[in-house]
Amino acid sequence: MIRRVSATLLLLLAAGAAAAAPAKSVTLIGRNDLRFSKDHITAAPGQKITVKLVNKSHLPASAMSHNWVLLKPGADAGAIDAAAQSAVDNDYIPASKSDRIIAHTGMVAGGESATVTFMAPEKPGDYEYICTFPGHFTAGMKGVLTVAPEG
Ligand SMILES: [Cu+2]
Repeated sequence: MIRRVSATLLLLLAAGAAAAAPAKSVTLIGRNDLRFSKDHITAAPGQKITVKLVNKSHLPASAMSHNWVLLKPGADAGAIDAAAQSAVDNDYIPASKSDRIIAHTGMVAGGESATVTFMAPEKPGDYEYICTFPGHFTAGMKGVLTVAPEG
């Protein structure tokens, strides 16, 4: 009887160890110098992650808005950004490239913020994120989400 209880306990402990990491939240500020405040963020495989993009700019929306677009591995960021320029009515998210995008926020004007919640990819690796507001990616507004097991 005691042995059976111990075996059950061990199974429960093993299940707990394999559970996904707790959800995490990251706040990024989109800046007037065309950079995200963090050009590198991390997540565990399959971790639920909420990215909040904040724009503190006092410039008009037409001059200084930002979004946050996370790309699939191997996606051509330059091609996606180029396609985005004709997707003005869709917050600069090109429908033709939606299969290359993991997650994205809407376009955020000065004084606004937006969040997106998604599951980090299960596959460890580096995933590029960009802003597709005109001129921002080409000026260097990008970063990397690294997915790696914790510990
Ligand atoms: Cu931007």
